[in-house]
Amino acid sequence: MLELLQFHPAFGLMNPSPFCMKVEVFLRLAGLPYRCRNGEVPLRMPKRKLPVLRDGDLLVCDSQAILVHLQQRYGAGMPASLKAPETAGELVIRRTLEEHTLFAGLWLRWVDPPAWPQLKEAMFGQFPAPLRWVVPPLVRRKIRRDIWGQGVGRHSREEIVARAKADLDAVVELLGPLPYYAGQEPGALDATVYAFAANMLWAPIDSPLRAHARGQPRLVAYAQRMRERVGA
Ligand SMILES: N[C@@H](CCC(=O)N[C@@H](CS)C(=O)NCC(=O)O)C(=O)O
Repeated sequence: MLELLQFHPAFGLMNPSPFCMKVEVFLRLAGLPYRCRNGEVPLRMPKRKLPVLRDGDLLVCDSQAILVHLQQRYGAGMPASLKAPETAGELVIRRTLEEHTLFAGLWLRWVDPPAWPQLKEAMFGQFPAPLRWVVPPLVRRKIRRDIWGQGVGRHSREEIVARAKADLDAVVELLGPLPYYAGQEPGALDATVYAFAANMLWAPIDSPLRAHARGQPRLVAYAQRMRERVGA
C-alpha cells in the first residue's frame, strides 16, 4: 500500500504542513488506498524535507513530484480533472503559494511575537519535558533562518502581511466562476490551494492573514466545498 511519510497532524487539520496536506488531499480525491506514517523526521529523508511517498521500493520526495508520480502510475483510474497535466496558469498559482505565500505564512506562524505562544502550545504542548522547552526555540531559529535566506524575512511585519494578502487576493481572483480551479471537478491545483487555504483559515493561530482570509466569502466557500469533498 502507498505510504505517506509526513508530520503529525495538528490544529485539527489533516496536517500543519500544506505540502503534506496537499498530498493527502490528492490521494483522497484520487480514491487511492494509502496509509499515513506520521511523526517522520525530515532530516532522515533523502531530500531532508517532508512529505515523502513510499510506493513499494520507491521513495518519491517533494509534493509535486509525488502528484506527478501518482498521475503517471495510477492515472488510468483517476477522473480526467485529476490526471490532467499542469497548465502554465496553474503552475504560476502553485508557485506563488508554495514559494512565496508559504514563507509569509511561516513568518506569521513561527516568528511573529503574538503568534509564537499559540504556535508553541499547539505544536509542542504534548511533548514530554524537557523536549517541550528545548525543541521549540531550536525549530524556531532554523525556520527564522530559512525565511531570512529566502528573503521574505527581511521585510517588516507590515510588508510581509501586505505581500501575503496580495498573493491571496490574486489566487482567489483566479478561481473564476466554476467551483474548482480545474473546473466542475477538482484537480491537482485544488489539492494545493485547499491545503494552503485550510491552514490559513482554520489553524488556531491569530494572524492578520487569517483575518483577511476569513473576510473572503469566495475563499471560505471554496475551502468548505473542498472539505466536504475530501472529508477532512
Ligand atoms: N517543495 C517541497 C517543500 C516541502 C517542505 O518545505 N517541507 C517542509 C515542511 S512544510 C519541511 O520538511 N521542512 C523541514 C526542513 O526544512 O528541515 C514539497 O513540495 O514537498
